[in-house]
Amino acid sequence: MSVLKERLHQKIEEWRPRTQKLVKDYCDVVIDQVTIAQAIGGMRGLKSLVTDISYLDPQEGIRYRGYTLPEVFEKLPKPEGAEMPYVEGLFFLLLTGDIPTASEVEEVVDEFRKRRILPRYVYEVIDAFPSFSPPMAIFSAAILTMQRESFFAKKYQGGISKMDYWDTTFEDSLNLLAKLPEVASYIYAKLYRGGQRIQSNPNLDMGANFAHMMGIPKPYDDVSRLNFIIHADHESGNVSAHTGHLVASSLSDIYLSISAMLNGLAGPLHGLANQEVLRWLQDLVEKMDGEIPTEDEMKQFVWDTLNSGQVIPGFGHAVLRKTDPRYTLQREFCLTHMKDDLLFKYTDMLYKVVPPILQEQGKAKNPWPNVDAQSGIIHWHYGIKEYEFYTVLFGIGRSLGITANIIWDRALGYPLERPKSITTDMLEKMAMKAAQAAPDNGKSKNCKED
Ligand code: HAX
Repeated sequence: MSVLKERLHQKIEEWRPRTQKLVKDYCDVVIDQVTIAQAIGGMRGLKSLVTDISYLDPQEGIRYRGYTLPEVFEKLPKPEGAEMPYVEGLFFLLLTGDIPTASEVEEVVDEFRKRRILPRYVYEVIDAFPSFSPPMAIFSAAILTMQRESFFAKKYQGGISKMDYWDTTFEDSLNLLAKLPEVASYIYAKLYRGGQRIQSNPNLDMGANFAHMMGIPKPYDDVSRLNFIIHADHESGNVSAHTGHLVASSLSDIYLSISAMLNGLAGPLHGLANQEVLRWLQDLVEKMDGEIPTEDEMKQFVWDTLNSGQVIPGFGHAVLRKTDPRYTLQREFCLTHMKDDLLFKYTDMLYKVVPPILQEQGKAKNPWPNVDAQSGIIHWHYGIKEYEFYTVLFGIGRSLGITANIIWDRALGYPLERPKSITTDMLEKMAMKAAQAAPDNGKSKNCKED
């Protein structure tokens, strides 16, 4: 058994009694209430999911296993000469809660190396897609195709103990994660480089190998590591994480679950926002003839977007209420490596201009930039100009967190997800009953004004 699997096994054994005790002795303890606004409004803020892999504080941003992102980047081991840590080390941390030593990471790097070869049929499936197919659709389908490889599905059919579900899910996860950079870089080669594929280099870690297969020199290896790590997890309620968890709760295997979560990630209000940012910025570059706009011109462009009924891509968040630390980390990278880049200058001006405008407009609960406001411009700078591909890059990173969560869901025996739905009639009756019972017989106090 590998060090990672052994450590995970030990952590699972330690953790199980905690979950079991909560369910057995405290099952009735109320942790939240549901309002009509939440039931109609996307369950916003409803505390109804459990994960120990990451936690999102509205003010502070994401913590992975209790560590802030700057701490994660500082503490995880790095390849020699690299600025950013091993992605494989992050996977160790997400799964076990422990910062791995250099030799522990090396072992995971080795596991990934051994499992990265793609079955031939995956290339054939990708080749069979009609040209101009969206890369996210191909990515999701390529993963789905590999479902026949699922170790969990085979063992489940043969009959295994519930207590062991996590083990085969762990194997499936490693097998899939190791292949994702190969799948993604081949999709890129096929769609945009006339099928000119660069073979993987087995001496490299995941981030460096991805940069190599994309044909982009240093520091793109660090960009890949940064990109995969910051996108890995954002607790369980976001669309991609929740979809992965939901689909896996029916005991669908990792391939089915990750393919499904990518379909949620592909939406414009979620992972697609990074390409929307680029499209929007390019529109402005064109209008400005490549010149830097004045602050007033930039403000006008932002207001024009809002007045035409569109959102400002890369700003706002369903949970966060300050600048996303993932934005800040990328901004720091840009300041070091590409501070004279035209799009970075635009983005930095937006950082100054957009929040006061969103505040003045008074709709968005969070006027600050999110992760997507910066990520696209970095890939663009290093030559990936096909911005519909950016969500694929997000998807590789997000798969790390979702597989870690599903392994733990299986380890702790989380059941089939099955909330209850009610009808509008029922809601209206509840609303009337509450209104009659209220002293002023009126509407709730906290409802949105028209
Ligand atoms: N520009 C303009 N209006 C915005 C806005 C923005 N950036 N962000 C929110 N609003 C508006 C909403 O559209 C909503 O308007 P209505 O009441 O007319 O429907 C109102 O402000 C309240 O929304 P909210 O509660 O602040 O935000 P939500 O939780 O509903 O949505 C979103 C969160 C991220 C989807 C939203 O802020 C948005 O659309 N942002 C732009 C797209 C984007 O950057 N998405 C990526 C988010 C990060 C992520 O998940 N990446 O994967």
